Amino acid sequence: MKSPLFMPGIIAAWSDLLESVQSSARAYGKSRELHRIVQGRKLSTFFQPILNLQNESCLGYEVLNRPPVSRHFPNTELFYDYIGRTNRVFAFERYCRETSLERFEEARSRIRVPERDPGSVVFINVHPLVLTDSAYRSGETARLLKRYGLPPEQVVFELTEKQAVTDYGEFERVLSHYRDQGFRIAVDDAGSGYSSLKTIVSLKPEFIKLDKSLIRDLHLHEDRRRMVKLLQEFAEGSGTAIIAEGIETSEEAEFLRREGIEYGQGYALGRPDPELKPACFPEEERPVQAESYPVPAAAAEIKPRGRFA
Ligand SMILES: [Ca+2]
Repeated sequence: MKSPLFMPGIIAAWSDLLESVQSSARAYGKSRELHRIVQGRKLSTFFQPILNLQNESCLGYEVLNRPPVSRHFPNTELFYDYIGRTNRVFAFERYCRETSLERFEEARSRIRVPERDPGSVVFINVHPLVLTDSAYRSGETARLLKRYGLPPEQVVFELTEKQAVTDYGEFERVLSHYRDQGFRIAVDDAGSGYSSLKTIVSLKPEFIKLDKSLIRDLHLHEDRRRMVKLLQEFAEGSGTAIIAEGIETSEEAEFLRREGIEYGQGYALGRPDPELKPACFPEEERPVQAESYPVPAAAAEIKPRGRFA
């Protein structure tokens, strides 16, 4: 009979084995789910408008592709985190890009001709490394655009994964290849970390998208205002336009307009929608969030701390 002293070791080994089997099963499940989403064209596409805060015209739309909610991917963020860790980033991005352009064009064709804005700019989220992919560089994107009747001047690549860029000199050369064709570049989530500032200085994007964490209650936070001012001054000196993301209240929108920020995006201006719905400037004093999320009367009377002070 074995000594009881060996038992904890056996239990630990058994537990490790079980965890390893469960982890493999989870990985297999996610992989199967990804395959199902791509094969079945299960991504839902939404367009969120970007508004010129100064003259209230609509600049264009950011395309957002979301997977169906499932046991494996309970939210969009977890889904894209998973994609970033697989070896299928390139293949998935290609699928996403085609889906985005195709659905943008379909949505545009559903708008009645007199109301259709031929100059709408389309913002597509792109993993920076994908731009270095030879298939992407060899004119595949240009051919795709031609099929949908979109000139490259109407397309902006939003660079999302800052950490992925290590050789900025080489990456700048890659970007100039696209710029020569007419494409423009936006740096996403600016102001959310050191690396994005480095990206901005090195890549001199045509658009800087200010992270929503900087915009939230900006009129109440001196440090956030200073950071926005800094990026605004940099943008003015380098011919870059600023887009403030995540605007959720009329106070934030009004403050940014007064500060001279050119463009804005966020629920207060226009929610992501399967159709191309133009953004509009929120009326002052209007409780923007309550409009879309009906709340009981008692709860509606409670003001968020400081927000409307
Ligand atoms: Ca984005």
